[in-house]
Amino acid sequence: MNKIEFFNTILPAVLPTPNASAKAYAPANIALSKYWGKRSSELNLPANGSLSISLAHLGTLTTIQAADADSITLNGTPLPLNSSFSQKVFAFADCFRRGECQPLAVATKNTIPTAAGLASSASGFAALTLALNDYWNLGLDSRILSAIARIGSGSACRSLWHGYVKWQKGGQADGLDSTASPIPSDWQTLRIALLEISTAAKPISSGRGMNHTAATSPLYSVWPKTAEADLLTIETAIYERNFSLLGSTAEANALAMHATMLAARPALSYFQPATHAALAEIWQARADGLEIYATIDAGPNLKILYQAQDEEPVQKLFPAAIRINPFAYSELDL
Ligand code: 2P0
Repeated sequence: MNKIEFFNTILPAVLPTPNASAKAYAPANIALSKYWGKRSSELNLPANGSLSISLAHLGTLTTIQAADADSITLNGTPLPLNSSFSQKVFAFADCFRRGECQPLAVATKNTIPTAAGLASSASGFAALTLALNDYWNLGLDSRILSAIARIGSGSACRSLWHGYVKWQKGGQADGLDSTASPIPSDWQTLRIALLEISTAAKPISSGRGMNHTAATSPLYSVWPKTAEADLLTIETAIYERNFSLLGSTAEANALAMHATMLAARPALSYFQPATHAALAEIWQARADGLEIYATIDAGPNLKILYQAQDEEPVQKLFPAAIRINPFAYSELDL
C-alpha cells in the first residue's frame, strides 16, 4: 500500500470545512528499546516494536492557519518553500490535501534547546498531525493519528502521548496495527539527563542508516528478536517499578543497536570519541555505586537514565547535562 492509498482509506473524499486556526503540542521522546529497521519504507513500518519515554516540556508547538498561499516559519523565522524543512512539512500536508487547493500558514516552534542534541522530527510530525486533524475537524482517533504521524517519521507515532509509550510492530500491510499507545503507569521517579557531545547534523539520516544496517550487517538478523524481547523486559520493569532492570536493559538495547551498525559493510558509527569517554564515565560511576545508565540514538549524544533520588550526584558528575523530569508535563503552559 502506498501513502496516498493509505490516506484515501482514512480521510473523507473531500476535506471538511477548516477551522480558522489550530494549535497542537507534542513532546519529544527517547526510546528505551529502539526502533531500528523497516519492513516498509513507504509507510515507515518497523521491523520491531519499541518503547519510549516522552520529554514533557521539550517538544514542538505547531499552529496552522488558513492563508492565501503556503508559508512556514520555524522558531519565528520564515523559511523558503524550497528548504528541506518546508518540503517535508508540505509533502505531509499534501497527503491530507490530496490535490485540494487549501493553502496553509504553518508556524512551528521547537521548545527543545539546540544544546540538547535531540532530533525534533518525532515531536514535529506528531504536533503537525494533531494540528492538521484539528484544523480540518477530522476527529480521527488516537490509533489513526499515531499511524499518520508514523508515516511522517517512524518515532513520531510515539510522541502523541506523555509518559511511557509502546509502539507495537504490527503485521498488516496498511500499518493500522503498527501504532503506539501509552503504558498506564504512575511510576514517576525516572529522570533523564541529556548530555551533548555534538549538535552538528548527523552524516547519515536514521532512515538511511537503518536501511543500510538491515541490508548489509551480518549482526542485524538477531536484532528484531532481541529488540522485541527487550521491549517486553522494559515493559515488565515499568510495571514492577524496577529501575535496575529498566536501565540495564535500555543500555544493553542501545549498545546492541549500535553493534549492528558497526558490523554493517561499510561500517556505520554515530559515536564520537567523546561518546565513548562519557560512556566510560557512566560505567565507572556505576561501579562506584551511582546507579545510572546510558542510552544513545542515531547520533553522538548520550541520554543518562537515573532516579529522582540521584539528582544531586548526577548534576555534580555531569554539570553541563540538561536534566529532565519526564513527568512534569502538568506544569506545561504553552
Ligand atoms: C528510536 N531512532 O527508536 C530510534 C533509535 C534512532 C535510533 O526512531 O526514517 O527519525 O523517519 O522513520 O523515526 C529515529 O528514526 O526515522 C529513531 P524514520 P526516525 O527512537
